[in-house]
Formats: sequence, structure tokens, C-alpha cells
Amino acid sequence: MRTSGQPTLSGLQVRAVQVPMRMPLQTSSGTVGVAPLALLDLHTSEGVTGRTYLFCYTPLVLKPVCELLNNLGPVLQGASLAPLDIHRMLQARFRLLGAKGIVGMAIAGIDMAAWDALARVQGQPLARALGASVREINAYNSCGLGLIGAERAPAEAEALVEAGFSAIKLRLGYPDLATDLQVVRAVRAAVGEGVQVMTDYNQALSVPEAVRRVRALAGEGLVWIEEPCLAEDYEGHARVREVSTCPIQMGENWWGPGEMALSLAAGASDLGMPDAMKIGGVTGWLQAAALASAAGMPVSTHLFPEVSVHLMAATPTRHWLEFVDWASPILAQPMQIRNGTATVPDVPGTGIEWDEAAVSRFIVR
Ligand code: SMN
Ligand code: MG
Repeated sequence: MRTSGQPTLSGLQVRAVQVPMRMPLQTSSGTVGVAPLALLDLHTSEGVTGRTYLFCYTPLVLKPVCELLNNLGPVLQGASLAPLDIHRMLQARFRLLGAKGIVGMAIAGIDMAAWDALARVQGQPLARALGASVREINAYNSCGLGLIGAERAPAEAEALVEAGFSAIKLRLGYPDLATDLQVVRAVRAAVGEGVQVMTDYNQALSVPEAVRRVRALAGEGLVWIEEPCLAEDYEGHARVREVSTCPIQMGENWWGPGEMALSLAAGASDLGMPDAMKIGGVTGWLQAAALASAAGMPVSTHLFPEVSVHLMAATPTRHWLEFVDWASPILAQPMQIRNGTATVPDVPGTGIEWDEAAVSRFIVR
């Protein structure tokens, strides 16, 4: 599939690291204390390398994801550096198996690395390669505020704001509604009315319980209530949304734009937050952004802030960037936030470069 004049892919290097998190995150679906990351270096015939990382959620799948990526190296060898074509080729390659889960992660990783390489070849930031400008994007601090209770949450909320943010995200889904309310009010009392507070249930509730809780949270001035119910239950979310005066947010578990389209058709949420990896990399994101634009749906990001900041620049209905610092320890230039905004880095590609000494420290063999 080589097209004349275009660089070709010459090799994929994959490494596994486990990066300790500064603030382990206790959610209603379990605790995340270490970031299991697959690091991709996609080499091209031009000598330019595209990079990205994949967040594997659990160490249990870190090695399998890396092994699948290693298996794909020879499949990519010699292909033109044309991310849309590579994406289609990989989708077709996995048509019979299906392109979700680990397969979807690998395709998205290759896609993100390919887009990074393409932007680097052009000598411009990914945002510009996508036709957007380098700009500031509103960001909220999502680093902590797990299920730590009303005693500890206020101080942690203050620390997140002091790091330069005016918006934070609080995890909910305590055993009872009274505790949810108590924590929300304690955090509000600590940070004041000037700070915007998002909340996230991580799929903890049944539909009837979610109906009860979103009604009770109506007066708390929250920016959104995220994934109150099982992520794949679009109809259930639509029922919760009907009674909620606070916007319902979901999308981090949409595997590809096709699932997003089903969610939109069901009226599952007011807001959308695709995950750059699960939605299918840069290519999947662009399709998702188009769906959201046509539906008039505000779009936020999920994890991967270093890539997502470029994607948001190219997203017509952009809303909030989710900032997490989970990859920062292994990056040569970790993302900086000033006055609650992230600036698209004005460097070729996404700006992802490894701090090799740190990578060596956290490598998993
Ligand atoms: C989340 C996602 C991944 C790991 C931990 C927590 C959470 C979020 O759902 O939206 O940040
Ligand atoms: Mg979430």
C-alpha cells in the first residue's frame, strides 16, 4: 500500500512500565495506585519516530497488550505513514475477532503514534496537522479525590485547586446517598462557589438508585454527574437523564465512534467524554468529534491529556480537558497547567518524549 513520496513505517518498539501514582485513586470500581503503561515508538523511513503511551488500567493486561503490539510490528512494516489507511487496514485485519478491548487498545496506540509521526514529519504540532491552531484548553484536575470520605476530601480538594485549577472531579458512589451528599457539601465548603465540581460514579448505581441520587444532588451546583450506571446501559442512563437537572456525562467506555452513535441515539447523556484510546486513537476521535458536533454535544476528554489537548483544539464542541499526571514521571516535558488551562505545546507532534532514565527505573521485563 505504499504511496510514492510518503514515508513508510520501519519498526515498532514497545516497552512496559509501571509508574507509581502520586495520589492513588480509589473509585467505586476499585483502586488505581500504579499506572501500567505501554510505551510505543513507531519508527519511519525518514528517521522520524512517533510516540504515545497506552494506559492499560490493570497490570494484568500490560504484558498482553505489549505482546499484541509486538506481533503487529511486522504487519506494519513498509506501510505508508497514512494514519487513516493504517487504521482501516488494522480494523479490517481484526474484523472477525472484533476491534475492542486489547485489540482496540493496540490499534489506537498505533494510530496515535502514526499521527504523531506524521505531524513530526510536517514539523508541526499535532493540533496544526489536524487543521486547528495552538491554543489554550480549559482543564480540570482529576488527579485525586477518590472515595476517601468527608474527613479527608476537603483538604485534598484544596490541594488540587492550589495546583493551579479552578475545576476538580470528585468520585462518588459511597454505600449510601447521605455520604455522597456529605462529601459533596464538605468539598464545596472547602473550595467555595468559585470552583467548578464534576462528579463521577464509575458505574456504581442501579437505575432506580441513580434516579434517587441525581434528584438529591440537584441543588449542589455540580458541573456534571458521570457514569451513574453501567456504561453499556444507554437506555438506563437516558432514564436517569430525564429526571436529572444536572447534566449527565458519559463516554469514557465508548469503544469506537459506533458505540458513541448508539449512545447518542438512545439519548443516554447530555455531555460526552470519549477516551482517546478506547474511541480509536486520533482517527476515532475525529469521527467522534464530528458526531458530537452534529448532535450539538459538548465534548470533554478522558485521560491521555498530552494527546487530548491537541484533539480538543480540533474539536468544535470542546468542553473540558481531564488532567491527570499519571504519565508525567516518565515524560521529558510533563504537561504544565497555568490558570486552569493547558496550552497545546508548540512543538512537532504531540510533544511526547520519554525521560529515558525514568523509563529505565519503572520498566517491567
Ligand atoms: C477513571 C478512569 C480511569 C481510571 C480511574 C478513574 C475515572 C475518570 O472514571 O473519569 O477519571
Ligand atoms: Mg470516569
